[in-house]
Amino acid sequence: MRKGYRNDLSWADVTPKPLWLNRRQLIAGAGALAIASPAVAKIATVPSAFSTDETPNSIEEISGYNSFYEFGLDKGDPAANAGALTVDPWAVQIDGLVDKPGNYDLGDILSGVTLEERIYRLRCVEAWSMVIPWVGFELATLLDRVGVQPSAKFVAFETLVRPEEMPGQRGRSLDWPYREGLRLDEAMNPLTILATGLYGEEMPKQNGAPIRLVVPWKYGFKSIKSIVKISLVEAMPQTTWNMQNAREYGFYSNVNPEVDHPRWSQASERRIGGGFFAPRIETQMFNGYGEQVAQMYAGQDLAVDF
Ligand SMILES: Nc1nc2c(c(=O)[nH]1)N[C@H]1C(S)=C(S)[C@@H](COP(=O)(O)O)O[C@H]1N2
Ligand SMILES: [Mo]
Repeated sequence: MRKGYRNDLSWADVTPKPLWLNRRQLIAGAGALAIASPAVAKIATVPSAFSTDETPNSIEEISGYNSFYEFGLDKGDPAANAGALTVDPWAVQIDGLVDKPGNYDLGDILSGVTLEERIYRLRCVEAWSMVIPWVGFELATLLDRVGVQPSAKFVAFETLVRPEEMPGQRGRSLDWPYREGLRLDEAMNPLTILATGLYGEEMPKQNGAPIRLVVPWKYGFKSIKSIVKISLVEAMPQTTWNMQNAREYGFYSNVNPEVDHPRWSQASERRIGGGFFAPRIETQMFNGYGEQVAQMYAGQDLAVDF
């Protein structure tokens, strides 16, 4: 087994037992809600070989300190404002260079996928980080189901636009919708997941309910929330932070301690919850996922393709 990874660990192993039992009961109890809420219907928390054995952040930290500009700029705004978001019904339009384009109901997308737990590090470009026990499935599973055509080279994603429920969208803090993109090989990498929950439960709205991307070797802003559109395209798509400031935020945005942000160092990071006096931790190349992803960038100069 590779160093740093265990395939027998789920968050139950790193959570005090009474809390685990409590959550187990919550999951069992959630069975009755399965029809109304497909996103949690099949959370089996199958542990993954890709999970880190680092201690996850608490649910309070993960759902209380967020970046979700649609709900405001401050880290507490999403928790305060996202409750108003309607996440059921929810559909995701899948279009472009695919064999089976359509406006798919979330329930249809989730039928037939096995949700699993992935405990991943999340490294924000602002140099803070967390460890989050996501529940989700590989994006490749969905892309294979809709049939990616040979001419497709990139995948473009868009977040919901609904200013009535998203107060941040009533202003122009960003050019809405929030947009992100991946190269096709990045999208098909087994580390790339669509997440529908965390800590074995339904996704908190502030974390991107009902379905969001998680790309753990890239800066957090690539992991777009509350997705309503996935397009397979030939040309590199426009992405929100690159459109906002191309000099500071590249398309690739792989976590890289050797390429500083123009306004701050990326060599180290602050782990949320560590306390004021906790030492900063060294940021790892590709956020520690190089073994799974480095080969995709062979021959690329990552200081140029930053
Ligand atoms: N639609 C949308 N997705 C988004 C963002 C956003 O503002 N809007 N913020 C990004 C940033 S900067 C980070 S660090 C992560 C944070 O995810 P979390 O709040 O679940 O930790 O979400 C990303 N996805
Ligand atoms: Mo971020």
